[in-house]
Amino acid sequence: EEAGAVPAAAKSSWGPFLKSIASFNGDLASLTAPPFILSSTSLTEYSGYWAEHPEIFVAPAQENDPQKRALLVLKWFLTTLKQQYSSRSEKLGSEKKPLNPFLGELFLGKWKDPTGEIGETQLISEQVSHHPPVTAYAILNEKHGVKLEGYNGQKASFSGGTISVKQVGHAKYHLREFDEDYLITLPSLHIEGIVYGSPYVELNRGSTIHSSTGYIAQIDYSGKGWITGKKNTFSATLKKEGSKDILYAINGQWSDGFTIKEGKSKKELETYNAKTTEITPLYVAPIEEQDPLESRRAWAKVQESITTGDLETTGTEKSKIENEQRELRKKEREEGREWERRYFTRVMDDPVFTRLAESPGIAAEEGKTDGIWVFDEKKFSQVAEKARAGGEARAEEAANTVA
Ligand code: CLR
Repeated sequence: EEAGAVPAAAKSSWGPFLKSIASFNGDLASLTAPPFILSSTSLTEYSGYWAEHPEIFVAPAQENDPQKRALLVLKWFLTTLKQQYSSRSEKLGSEKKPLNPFLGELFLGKWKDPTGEIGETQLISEQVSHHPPVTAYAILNEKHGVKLEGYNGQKASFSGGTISVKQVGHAKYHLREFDEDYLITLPSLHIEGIVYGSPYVELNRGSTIHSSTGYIAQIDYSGKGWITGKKNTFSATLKKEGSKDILYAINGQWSDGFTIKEGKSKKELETYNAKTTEITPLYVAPIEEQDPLESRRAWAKVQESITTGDLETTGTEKSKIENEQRELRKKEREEGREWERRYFTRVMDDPVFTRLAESPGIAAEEGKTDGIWVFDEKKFSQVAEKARAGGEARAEEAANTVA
């Protein structure tokens, strides 16, 4: 039997599920998946996939040559794909349906660095919209002055026997030292293996990275393609804007590994093994230390009941959260206000995005939608300030008690 295929006991629920997705309305949250395909992880956690190799994430900051820097940014992007798109299948046996985050849900953590060379890398992920679902994130490394920020929503459709997902949003990678920006577009994807009950993600068409220094990376995804016949296949090039010359060419499988070659000489520069390169686990505070809006604290009961297979509790605990949310929205409507996002703000014009999105080959779709979510440094330092003040007050209180 294929790994991750429908467990015998669950086979009876898969048929009706297949029938239900045939009449799928495009809202992934409304898709009622059979229990064994439910994940206990919330979608807010997926933002962490961008930096599970902190050393590769900060590497561009240490490169003085702008062309090599652009290559390192492309390399970093490619090394995130395995975590982003195949880690559930590898760990859990198949792709799963994540928990649908509530508005204001937070997922916070850091990648610690015992060596001191990488420095601490911080993750801030917040659900900034529930209808339609949108997750915004920022990943910060102070030591190297690297900042990634972005947001992500999904538009799904059912066609040709599969679920196709278009990602709405983009990511921006910023290097403080060089005052350099990279605009990263997100690939669309589809779910394979649905009929066999072992769904997994395959990427479609292409995505791009445009830099403020004029470098353009184009990544083409071909899946079980005509090139190698292997799944997760891609080929990428890095060029200077306006030039046809390929500076670097990268080929391989994002879940397996790839080779970086110099464009002209075809000289091999590096091979990357996605299977043996270890990830750095994210540190997340223990639940009792978390804010009530933090994902693992808010969903704790649901997550536990999913893990133990207790469907009834899963249902009641999920409803509790949903009802609470409905009440909050009702109250906000009555008081004529909107939920205050803790770390992000919606803007109509983001200068970095606007400038880079004008480059040829970018589908600047966001411009036509309801604005862009940006990381709000002001809010961020206010939250940090409050936490500091709170900590000091607690310390003072403790000191007084002792005295
Ligand atoms: C979320 C943002 C991440 C990249 C990413 C990877 C996998 C995607 C996920 C995003 C969104 C939700 C998703 C998932 C794969 C399957 C899942 C589309 C884009 C859907 C909701 C599950 C459908 C149920 C099937 C398993 C039957 O950076």
